[in-house]
Amino acid sequence: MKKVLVLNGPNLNLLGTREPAVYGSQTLADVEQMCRDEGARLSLAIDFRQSNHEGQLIDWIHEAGRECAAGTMLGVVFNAGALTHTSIALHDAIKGANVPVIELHISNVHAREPFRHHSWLSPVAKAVIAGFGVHGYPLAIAGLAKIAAAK
Ligand code: CA2
Repeated sequence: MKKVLVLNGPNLNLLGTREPAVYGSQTLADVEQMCRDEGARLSLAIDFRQSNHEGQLIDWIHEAGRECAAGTMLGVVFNAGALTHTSIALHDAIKGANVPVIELHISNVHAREPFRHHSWLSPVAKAVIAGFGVHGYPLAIAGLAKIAAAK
């Protein structure tokens, strides 16, 4: 069974505990279950991870690059949180690992503060999903499966 890595960056462990008007009231554990359900529907194994540390996320992107090259992984669904707007290192990691990444945001970042409008990840992402709430996660997994099937 091929794998999809679902990566979550800084502060996403707080999902469902604060700011429900922006991010909804579901927790990261709820999101993980939604991803696993979508994976089961598409016969894909889901590897679901969260870290508050940029270097850890970079290491996981590199690992995903090796798995994609080996043919065991389709790609990565990546909500990098605020690192989206600041991290050239994550941009370089995605580019260097040559891994298909779907950039994901729960909120519509373009309807929020101007500092959320720029993404260092979008230029190296296969696709971007924003504003569907946590439903964006299963949509992104299905999108990766479609992209892989079209190859
Ligand atoms: O909309 C998204 O998914 C974001 O990636 C979430 C990031 C934010 O910095 C991006 O601009 C957009 C924030 C993640 C923090 O999530 C929290 C959830 C609940 C309570 C506090 C933080």
